Amino acid sequence: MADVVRVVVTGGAGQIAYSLIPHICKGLIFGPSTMVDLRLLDIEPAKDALKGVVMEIQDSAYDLMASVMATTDVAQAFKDVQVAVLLGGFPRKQGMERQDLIEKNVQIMRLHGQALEQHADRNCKVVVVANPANTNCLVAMKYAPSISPANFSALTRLDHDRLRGMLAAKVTEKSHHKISAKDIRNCVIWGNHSSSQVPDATHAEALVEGKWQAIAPLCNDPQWLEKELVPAVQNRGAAVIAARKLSSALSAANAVACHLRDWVGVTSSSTTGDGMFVSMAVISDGNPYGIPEGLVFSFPVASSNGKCEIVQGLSISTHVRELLDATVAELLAEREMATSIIAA
Ligand code: NAX
Repeated sequence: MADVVRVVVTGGAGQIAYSLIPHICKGLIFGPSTMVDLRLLDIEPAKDALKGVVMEIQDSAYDLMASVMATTDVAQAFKDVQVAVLLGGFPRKQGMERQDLIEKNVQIMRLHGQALEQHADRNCKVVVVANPANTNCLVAMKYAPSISPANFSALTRLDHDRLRGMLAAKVTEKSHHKISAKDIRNCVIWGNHSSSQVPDATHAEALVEGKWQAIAPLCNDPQWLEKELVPAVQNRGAAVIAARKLSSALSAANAVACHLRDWVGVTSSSTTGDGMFVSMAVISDGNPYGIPEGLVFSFPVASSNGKCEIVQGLSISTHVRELLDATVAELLAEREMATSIIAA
């Protein structure tokens, strides 16, 4: 990374941004010697809230803060940015159909994709968080044709880390080895960031007594592994909302930070490197694992130094393969809706 990295965060007055800003400004993503030129973009009704966030950033006196700008002007926000975190979107309201949600967000992603095309650095890395994240990413990518599709991703790291956390808790409960999520690696989230996602622990390992070991014997609970774990991860977001009356923000911000750190950052991670992988939604190029071309799909990826590659050749169980069909079908339907909205 350059000495100063230019970063735009859309939805800058929202709750994930509020938890993400310290990660950005304390060197946890781009390293302890990279200054940050931060732009926070939001819409008119959030203008005052945005001002308050800027006051708090100023009051935090971050060592790495080169400058901060709060704006509702898309062109200003995206000017020469090297990293774009797209949190800004239209929330799903009660009674809203998926089609309506996609329609509202297609408009926003079109605007931000066009802004990337017109104003961003050509090598800008983009992570889309706003829901429906995979399809939003596809739309933003479409409107920024001169930025490589390889520079676009959607966030499934939160789901990935939810799976790691649950596995660590189970190993601790069943094997009498006290471990935490950092001791779990090689989980996979396949597909859409929605309840059709496919959490897959087949290749996961736990670090126990200094050795990476297969997860299943350590969990020692085949029923839980086969029947309960998948819905628990799929529904974790809803469980947080039920408990907090607000959606995940602390953990979502941490996931964005880890996603970016492992992809474009300079700090090391315990989850990438030699033979290890994490989950990221990226463009399906070349029919990997039989997934249709051109979907933004969550895969196991190895990422570092600004590059990210789909890890090929993992075995897929019959059960996981059946679940993959549903998430592929949902993404194809979302893509069709987005395409017809764009064409209208
Ligand atoms: P908030 O509602 O707190 O913040 C969203 C912000 O976006 C608001 O300040 C709003 O004014 C702003 N906004 C709306 N339209 C905009 C536009 N056209 N340009 C710029 N800003 C705009 O939501 P928050 O909790 O921060 O969540 C942000 C997004 O992340 C939501 O879409 C949410 O559904 C999604 N999530 C995705 C996750 C993932 O893993 N991919 C997990 C967490 C989260 O649920």
